[in-house]
Amino acid sequence: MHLEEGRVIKAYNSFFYVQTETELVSCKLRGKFKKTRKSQGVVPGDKVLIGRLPDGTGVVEEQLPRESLLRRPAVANVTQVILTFAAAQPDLHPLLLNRFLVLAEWSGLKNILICVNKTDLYSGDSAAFLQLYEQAGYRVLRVSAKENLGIDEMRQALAGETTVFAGPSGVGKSSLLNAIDASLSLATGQVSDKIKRGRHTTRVAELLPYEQGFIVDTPGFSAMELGEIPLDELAGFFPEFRPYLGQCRFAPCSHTHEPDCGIKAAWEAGEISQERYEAYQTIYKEIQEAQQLKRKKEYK
Ligand SMILES: Nc1nc2c(ncn2[C@@H]2O[C@H](COP(=O)(O)OP(=O)(O)OP(=O)(O)O)[C@@H](O)[C@H]2O)c(=O)[nH]1
Ligand SMILES: [Mg+2]
Ligand SMILES: [Zn+2]
Repeated sequence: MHLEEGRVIKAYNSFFYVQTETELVSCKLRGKFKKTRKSQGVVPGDKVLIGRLPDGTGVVEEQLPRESLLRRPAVANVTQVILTFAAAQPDLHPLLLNRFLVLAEWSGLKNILICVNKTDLYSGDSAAFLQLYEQAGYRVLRVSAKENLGIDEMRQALAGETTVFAGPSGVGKSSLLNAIDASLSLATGQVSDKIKRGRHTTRVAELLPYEQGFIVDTPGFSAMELGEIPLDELAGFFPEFRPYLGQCRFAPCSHTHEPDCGIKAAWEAGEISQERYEAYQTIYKEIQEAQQLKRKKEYK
């Protein structure tokens, strides 16, 4: 059978929409690609080979090798992620930002950026807080989709890349994409007044063509599974910790309680911020607990 190459643009109700060179084909999957505990299955961004049925729909026959995989939200062949938060409504939650950063670092993406949207709402000074992340080596974009602030700078960061916008519901990911390209007309939803949370307006991840690349709108999420992250690699997912790895007396060192720890010394010397040092300790414990729980379950 003749196979055509294409890219999965979105997956919805067990249909996979595959963009080939010439058209968008709605496809079903061969059973061998179904999602299992071991494999993510076929996800948006995957490059695939499809065969055609007489009615014009397709069947995904082969999954081509991935260059990268962002695990949450699951999108393949991504070159960068913009972790999107709001200055207010919903409030910026630093631990959540740190968890997102770890998850993105673990995925090994080339570029990880932080975006703070809704700067029109926040009259206080979030500069000091965001500076911590700039000192850690991240680029921070301060924008407002509503007032069209910082959108040009954002556009420049997108050309030629496959960029995922990830972050909690209601922070304005879809609104930002609309500000970047008005022709997208993505649905947006009000943040609830009572609980100050988004309403999960975007339901599935979707690749949208943009300037020789793609921008990817994704559903908001705030809970994530960090239990798969190897504990001994965690410190390396904090870029500003990297110069001090290997300076600890003990190997391996968890950098939580051991004496003569290079990371602790860097924190005491003010080279690593209090907030990031604490975030490391907290996330370390979270992963440890998740892994202990998993082991207990497996013993039963
Ligand atoms: N004040 C203000 N409101 C904004 C801004 N950007 C988005 N909003 C509002 O925030 C709400 C949520 O926006 P969405 O774009 O739907 O948020 P989302 O991140 O896509 O949410 P999910 O799809 O649920 O993950 C909407 O009511 C937007 O109008 C902004 O820059 N300033
Ligand atoms: Mg959305
Ligand atoms: Zn150490």
